[in-house]
Amino acid sequence: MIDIRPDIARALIDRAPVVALESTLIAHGLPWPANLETARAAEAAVRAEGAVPATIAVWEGRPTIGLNDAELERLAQNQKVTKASRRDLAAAIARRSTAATTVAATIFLAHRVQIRFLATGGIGGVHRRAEETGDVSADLMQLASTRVAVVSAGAKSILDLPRTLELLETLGVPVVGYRTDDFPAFYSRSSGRPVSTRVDTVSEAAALLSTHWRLDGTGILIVQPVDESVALDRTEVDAAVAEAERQASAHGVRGPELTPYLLRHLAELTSGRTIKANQALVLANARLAAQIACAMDR
Ligand code: PSU
Ligand code: MN
Repeated sequence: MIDIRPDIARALIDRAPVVALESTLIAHGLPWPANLETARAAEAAVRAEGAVPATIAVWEGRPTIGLNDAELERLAQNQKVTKASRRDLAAAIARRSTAATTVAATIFLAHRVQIRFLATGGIGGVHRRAEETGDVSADLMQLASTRVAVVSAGAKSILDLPRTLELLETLGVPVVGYRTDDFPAFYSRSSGRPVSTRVDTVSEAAALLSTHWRLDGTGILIVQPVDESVALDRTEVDAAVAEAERQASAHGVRGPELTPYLLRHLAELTSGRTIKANQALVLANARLAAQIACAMDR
């Protein structure tokens, strides 16, 4: 049922390092044309480190491992692409639709074809006011059951980060700081909460991953903070998130639309600085995921 494009099939047969990239951040996380630039640059960053990039989405009903450049462009342009989390995959396939996949859906598909690494911006998590809305990203549950390493800049600042970390602990997902003791907050460098462990080199990260998997561990989250030159101040982000949340709740925005809505409004509230940060951190994460994938290979 899964379409693996030739260069990736080849790499998988050769056991070469492959890094999966998710597509929701292209279709729903960033505006045109920053989204297409970021998608292309993330692939280039993976290649530059000597690994093979595989952007994953459901293309006209086919889960596809490794979109080509024309497909990337259509995904970035098309406002009508749906957002598919794990539960939405069957519907997208049965209806032959084109859907961008979230971290949850992407790691599920990546794992099916034995890709063990994924780079993204920030994973989904426990939303603020989750006690009222019950909104907890499926990314967390999927990490708990999928043997894959996800490299991110923490979880998105729009979330309740302390509760997200608590749930990751409950689910047995290590949160590994790459050269940091603090769990990063996506647009800003620290959430003020600690990671569960820290590594300072790529080979240390690789050793930790193999040990986790030898212990029958499943998902593992490797986090690194956004580069200082584009990072936003945490209090500024918090104020902007509070404002964006107010607008979302006034307009009754809920469920899968909430994350894209908040990201859009944060971009407006910060005159586009969140977009610059988002782009930079996605590239840095793609690079790090590729480096770790190559180190595991050796
Ligand atoms: N990282 C980004 N931008 C994004 C996302 C992650 O830099 O748009 C997406 C991911 O695909 C993640 C999803 O899985 O947001 C979480 O959505 P939700 O909260 O609805 O589960
Ligand atoms: Mn949700």
